[in-house]
Amino acid sequence: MKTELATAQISQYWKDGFIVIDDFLSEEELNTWRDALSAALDKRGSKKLPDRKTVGTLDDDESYYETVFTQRLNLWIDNPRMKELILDPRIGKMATELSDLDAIRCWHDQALIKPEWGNPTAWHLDVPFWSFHHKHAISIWVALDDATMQNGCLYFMPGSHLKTTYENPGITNDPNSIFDHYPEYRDVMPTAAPMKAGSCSFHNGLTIHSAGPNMTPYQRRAMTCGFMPDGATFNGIQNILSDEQFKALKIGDELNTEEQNPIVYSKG
Ligand SMILES: O=C(O)CCC(=O)C(=O)O
Ligand SMILES: [Fe+2]
Repeated sequence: MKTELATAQISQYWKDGFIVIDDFLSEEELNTWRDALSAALDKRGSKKLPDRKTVGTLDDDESYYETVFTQRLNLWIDNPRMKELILDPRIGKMATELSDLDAIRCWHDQALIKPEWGNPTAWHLDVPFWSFHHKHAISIWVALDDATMQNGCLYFMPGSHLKTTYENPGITNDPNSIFDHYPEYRDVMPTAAPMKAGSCSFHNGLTIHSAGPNMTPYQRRAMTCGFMPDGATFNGIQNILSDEQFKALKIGDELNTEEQNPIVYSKG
């Protein structure tokens, strides 16, 4: 695993709000990740979360989203093998270095399988959906198949993390509806981020991003994880929290339980 970050990569992340790391996983590691994901997905069946069928935020039209991607969250919770891979402290260290933090927790991991002939992933920001607001929320996205401009690679609006807010423009069935909220981006050329299988990207939770449609008869698999800076507090949004967890939290409470948001890396 290529875990060393050059200063230039860190400054590029601060400037653009994302970076791509080519050949992040070795061939052998890629096979391990593919096998672990396949086993985790088989075990999970049709539930999005370990204990639930759905997540509130992305389900306004199930039938449209079923063809955007199959989404399975928090595989680390019911899958020790996946936990070892995606909550690897070396990945956590990279996330803390990129964000200049002391310690980082897992918000949620997420397998995103864009099926053959799948719809595009709408332009969106991540952190406005989450139960904390922080300008240093960061996600890793690991390509487990070649992600190309033909099968739905990621696209980013460079520098948008410096201009966006925590207000949630939402996701509708129009993949471009974010431009009603951020009209200044309607005329901006995004950066495509094609990646070979085993490469990865990191993006800031406030960076505007999307993925193209899958215009191929093969699926596009990715394993991702959203990281939350240690010390982040509850903002009143339920997102992936269970009704029980949601009811027990007050705005301002620290999200710091090991069962739900384990520390992935800490400098100290
Ligand atoms: O894989 C995709 O289609 C979208 C990924 C994404 O939005 C994310 O990882 O935050
Ligand atoms: Fe996203």
